Amino acid sequence: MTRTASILGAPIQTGASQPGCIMGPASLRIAGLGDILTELGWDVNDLGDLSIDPQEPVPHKNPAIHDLAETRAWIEALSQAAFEAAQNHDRPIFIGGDHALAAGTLSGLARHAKTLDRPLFVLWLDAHPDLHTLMTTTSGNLHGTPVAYVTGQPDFEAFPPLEATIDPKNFCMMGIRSVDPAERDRIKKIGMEVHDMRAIDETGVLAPLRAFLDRVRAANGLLHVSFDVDFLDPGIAPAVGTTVPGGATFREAHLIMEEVGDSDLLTSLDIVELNPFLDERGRTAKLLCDLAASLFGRRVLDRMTRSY
Ligand code: HAR
Ligand code: MN
Ligand code: MN
Ligand code: MN
Repeated sequence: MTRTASILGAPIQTGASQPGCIMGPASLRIAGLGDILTELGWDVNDLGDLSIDPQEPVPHKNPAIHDLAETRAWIEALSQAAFEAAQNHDRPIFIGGDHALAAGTLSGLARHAKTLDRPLFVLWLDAHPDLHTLMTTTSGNLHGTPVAYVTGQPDFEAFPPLEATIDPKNFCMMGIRSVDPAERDRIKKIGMEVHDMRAIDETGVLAPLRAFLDRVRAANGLLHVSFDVDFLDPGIAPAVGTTVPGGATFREAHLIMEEVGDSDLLTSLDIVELNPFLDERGRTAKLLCDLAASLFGRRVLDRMTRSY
């Protein structure tokens, strides 16, 4: 039976320091995301772009924080939209938009997982762990906070209340290479599985990824992939505001997509932080579409896949 994917655009850029992510959904559509998935045999439902109403400014005791009211409104809207998309489609895709988007999608997906009585697992592909609370962020850029929020860390009274949190042990982070002191402490404290770029250099991506996928399968978990463009090396993916040198290579990224695709465990996906204003002739958007293709089943050659 044909399986359904959905595409929901979320042109949120209030979580980032510089504008441009508002154009992310348009760029990914123009690069052909929907058609690529259709050609791979998916029944693709483009749900259009989400929007929010204008907001009155809301102050916060951390004066660094900016655009709190808008970001909060996006999180609220995205949480409900992600919950509904997960109920209606086999594989919802959320295209941003900055990474504050994940505060909304993950809270809605956690609520969905709870209704199924299944655990939600998250493969977090990013240069950053995005583990700040509203009190520890010094940049005030709220795209640096979604993982702390959805795992139920303190000081998120200004964000929407969570109906379900995600166990920090159900995260697997890869590509990490820029960590602030407060995030470093929190990783240790909550016992999050983080494969920084040094670990990837040492082991490659496959061994830790397969161990994680085995864990998801054994727990009958749902699997969400949150793909931040800055996971990739800036040499192949320049269209992002927060480039960090030494990121994942073209083949490391495709291999992760192919392996997760073969596992057939994936239940939802974010593609975030694409800033088309910084792109070069659409190359980053096209690369992201090709990576999504690998995730949704495109293969160089057919072959026997790994037996789990
Ligand atoms: N940790 C830094 C901060 O909080 C950088 C966060 C950047 N985040 C993203 N998404 N681009 O991962 O400001
Ligand atoms: Mn449908
Ligand atoms: Mn991020
Ligand atoms: Mn990042």
